[in-house]
Amino acid sequence: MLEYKLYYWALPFRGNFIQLFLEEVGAQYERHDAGEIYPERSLGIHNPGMAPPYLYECKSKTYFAQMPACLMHLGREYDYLPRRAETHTLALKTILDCNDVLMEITNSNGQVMWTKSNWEAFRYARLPEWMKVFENTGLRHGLKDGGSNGMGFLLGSRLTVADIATAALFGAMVYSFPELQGDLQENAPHIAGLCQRVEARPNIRRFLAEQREEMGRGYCGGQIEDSLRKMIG
Ligand SMILES: N[C@@H](CCC(=O)N[C@@H](CS)C(=O)NCC(=O)O)C(=O)O
Repeated sequence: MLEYKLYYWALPFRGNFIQLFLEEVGAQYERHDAGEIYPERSLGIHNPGMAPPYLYECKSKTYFAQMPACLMHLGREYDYLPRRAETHTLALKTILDCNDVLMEITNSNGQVMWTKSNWEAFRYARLPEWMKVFENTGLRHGLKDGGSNGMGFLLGSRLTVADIATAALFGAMVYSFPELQGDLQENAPHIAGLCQRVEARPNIRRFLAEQREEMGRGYCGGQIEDSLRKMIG
């Protein structure tokens, strides 16, 4: 029986945060084009939201917008939230950090195109700092050395929404822009390993293989993706 409908564009960017989660837990879901809701119906749905992604939950007949809210909701439904207060709050904080990085890498969702100097300030100052925020969080809480890819998870010994979000952020970023793989490896080697481990989980691996076959290295789309490619290429 259908459990969820995800309304998003045929691109990874913000949608994959939710889609990787739905894949991980084996939920029955469909992805619909965001245009079925946005912009005409955005105000009319139960729990209106400004912009995609929208998550429709069949059992409650409710919609949720705001990617972090959708992910926290799913985390609670499927018991993928840390139990301790500190790490529970850090799970939300991690997803919000991810959303900030998405906003920054797209210059506020493409409101302004990148210039060389702005891009370099981002790539060589802000982005490494963000990567270290994730790395240091993981090392304080759950990530450990061990084996070639390391062990443990961002906020403890079990996989939570925070790991899915981290992989949706940096996994997609370095797949879409392989030039940034070295930046991640240098600034956040344990996070690089975590992303590989999350992306290798069977349901997620199958989904990403299909998505990447279909969408190639597409990231956020639009002129801002062209602008990013011009800077990185
Ligand atoms: N804070 C929102 C941001 C939503 C957002 O910016 N969505 C983009 C696609 S990733 C969009 O289509 N925006 C159009 C708009 O803001 O009107 C979230 O996390 O879901």
